[in-house]
Amino acid sequence: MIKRYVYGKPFETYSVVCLDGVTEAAGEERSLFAKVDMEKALEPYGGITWDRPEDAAMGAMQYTRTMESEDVVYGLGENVRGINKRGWIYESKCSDDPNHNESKRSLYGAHNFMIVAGKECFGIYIDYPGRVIFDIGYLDKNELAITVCSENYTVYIITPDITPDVTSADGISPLYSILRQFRHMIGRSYVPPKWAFGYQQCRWSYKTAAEVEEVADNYRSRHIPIDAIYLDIDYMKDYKDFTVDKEAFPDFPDFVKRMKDKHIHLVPIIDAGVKIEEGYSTYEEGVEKGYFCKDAKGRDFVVGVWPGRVHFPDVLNRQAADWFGHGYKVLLDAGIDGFWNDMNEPAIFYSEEHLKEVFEQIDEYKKANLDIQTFFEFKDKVDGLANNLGDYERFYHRATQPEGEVVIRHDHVHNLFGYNMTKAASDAFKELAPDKDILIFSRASYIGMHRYGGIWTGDNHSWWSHILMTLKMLPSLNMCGFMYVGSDMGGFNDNATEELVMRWAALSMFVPLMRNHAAAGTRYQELYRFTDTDTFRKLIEIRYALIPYLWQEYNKAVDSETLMYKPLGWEHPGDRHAVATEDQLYVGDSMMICPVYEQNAIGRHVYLPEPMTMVRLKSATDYEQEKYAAGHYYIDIPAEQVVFFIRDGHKVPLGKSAEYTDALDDSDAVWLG
Ligand code: MIG
Repeated sequence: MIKRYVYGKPFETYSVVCLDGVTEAAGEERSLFAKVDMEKALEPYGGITWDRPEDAAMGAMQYTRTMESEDVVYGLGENVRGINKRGWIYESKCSDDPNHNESKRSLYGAHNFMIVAGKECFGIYIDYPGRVIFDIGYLDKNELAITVCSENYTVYIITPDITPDVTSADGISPLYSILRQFRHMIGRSYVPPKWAFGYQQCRWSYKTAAEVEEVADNYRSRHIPIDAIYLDIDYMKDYKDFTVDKEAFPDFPDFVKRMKDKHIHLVPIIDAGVKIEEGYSTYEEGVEKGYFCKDAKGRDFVVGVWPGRVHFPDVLNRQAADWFGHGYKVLLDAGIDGFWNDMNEPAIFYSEEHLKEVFEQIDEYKKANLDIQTFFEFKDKVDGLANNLGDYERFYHRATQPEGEVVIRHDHVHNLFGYNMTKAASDAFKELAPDKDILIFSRASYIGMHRYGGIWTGDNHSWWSHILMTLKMLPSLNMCGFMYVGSDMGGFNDNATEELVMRWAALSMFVPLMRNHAAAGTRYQELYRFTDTDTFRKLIEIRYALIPYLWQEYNKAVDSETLMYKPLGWEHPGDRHAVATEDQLYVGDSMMICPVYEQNAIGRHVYLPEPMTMVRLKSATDYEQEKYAAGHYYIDIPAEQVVFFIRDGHKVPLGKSAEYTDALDDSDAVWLG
C-alpha cells in the first residue's frame, strides 16, 4: 500500500508517473513530519551558512523515528558507505565531487528512496528536488531523522502487501513487495541497446581520430572483445557542445562509419554548459530564444566551466529542453548512436559574480600580512570557488509545471538538472531517430531519470576500496530504478595497476555498463597496455559468454520491476549472516558473485546462505563446477580466474564468446549449475 502526504505546494518533478493504488493521507496522519527551525535543525550537522539572510528563515520539516537494533536501512541510490545505510548521514545534493571517501554525504545523484527493514518494513520516498538530509543513526545511533529543507514536498510511505515475517507463496518477501510498488509508481526503467552490454573503452582524452583508431586496432589485433570507444571532451571544438574539432577528427561521419565497420560504436560526451562565443550557433540561438538560465536581474547567467564562460540551457523549461535535445542531431546525423552527459549537477568552476567578489577580496589580502587566520581565509576563498553552494542560489529557471511556467531559484530544484538534460536528449531521440536504439547515460540524476537513461558513478579512484564501493552501490541504484549502471572500471583518478584492473574486470563483467575509463594525466589502463593481455582477453571473453544471462536477467528485472542486484539479506531476511554480508550479491535469479577486492589476495571468505554450485572459470570454455553446502568457506581465487555460485535447481547459460555483441550466438550456450 502506498500513502501519499502532500505538504504545501510541491514543485512537480515528474518522478512519479503512476498513482494506481496510491491513497491520499488526510487529517491526523499528516503529522508525519513536524516543522522545525532550519538553522537549529541543521546546526548539529555542521550547519549551513546561507548567503541570503531570508533563507535562514525558510521552513524545514523533519521526520524522526526510533530504529530497533535489528533494523536495516536500504536505499539512497548512488552513495558512499554500506549496503546497509545505517550509521552515517547522507544529503541529497547532486555534487561534482571527485573524492568518493567516507567523509562524503553526497555524490552525483539524489535518490531519496529507502526501505527500513526490521520487525516492521516500510519504504519512504521524499519527492523534493532541493536539499534533504538523511541522518540514519548519525547523531543518535538509534534514531532516523529526515530533514527536508522546505515546506513544499511530497512523501510516499510504502508498506508491504504481505506481513513481514511471511514470504508469500510466489516468493515475494515484504522488501520486494515494497520495492515493486515503488518501482511501479516511478515507471519502467531504461533499456539500452544490447551492444551497450559489450566491453567499452574510454579515456580522458583521446585527442585525435588516429588515436581512437589505434585503440580500436590494438583491441582487435589482440582479439580482446570490444563494442565501444568513448570520445571525451577533446573531440569538440573548444569544448563546444554539438561541434567536432575538424582538424583532429577530419570527416567525422566517415570516421564513425570506419569504426562501425570494425563493429565499434563511438560514444561522445555532452557537457551541460554552452560556451559563450559569437558565431557559435548553439550559443546564439539560446540567447535569441531566451533558453538559458537567468540571474536575479534577468540576464543570461554566466559561469565558468571547461570552455571558460558558459550559459546553462534551462532544461527545466520544456521549449528550452526541446531545443537543447535537438542539438544532438548533428551527431546522430553523423552516425552516432550513444552519448554520455557530463557535468550536469551542474558543475560550476566559478560564477562570474562570485569570481569578481573573490578577486576584490584578494586585492585586500595583497595588502595584508597573511597570518594563520587570513592565510586560511584567503585559501578557502579560492578553494571555495568551485561548486559553491552560493552560486546555486544565483540563478533561475522558467520551469514548465502543470499550471504553466514558474520562475524558481535553482537551489530549490537543484537535483533535477542532470535528469532533465538527459530527458531532453532522450525525448529528442524519439523524434529524431525513432527507429534507432540509442545508448545514453548521465552523471547527475534524480529518480525519474531512470526512465530515460542510465548512470555511471563518476570520478572514482584506482583504489581497491572503490571496487567494493561499486558492488555496494548496485542494489541501491536498482532500488531507485537505475538499472543501466556501472563505475569506471580500473578507476578514473590516480594510477591503476595490472592486478587492480584484473580484479575490477572480474566484478565489472557482471555489471551492465562495463567501461574502462581513466583521467588525463594518469597511467594508461587500456587492457593491452599491461603484460598479461592473454588473461585480459580471457576475462573479457568470459563477460561476452555471460551476456546471454546478464541481458536476460536485466530485462527480467526491468519488466518485473525488481532488483537485478540483490543483497543476500533480501533473499534470506531471517539469516543474520546473510543480512550482514556486504561484499557478495545475487545477480539475477540464479547467480551469486563474490569478487576479490584486495591487493595481493589469493582468494576470499565467502558465505553461502544456501547450498550452491561453485563455477570456476579459467576461460570462457574452460571451467569446473563443484557443489557446496550452505556455510562459511575460504575460496581460492587467483586474479586470472573468475568464480561465481549458482543456486540449487537453477541453471546459468554460458554462451560462446565473440569479439563484439552482434556476433554473439545465444543458441550455442552450455548450461551451468
Ligand atoms: O571535471 O570530461 O566525470 O568522466 O572524463 C572533469 C572530462 C570533467 C568529468 C567526468 C569524467 C570525464 C571528465 N569530466
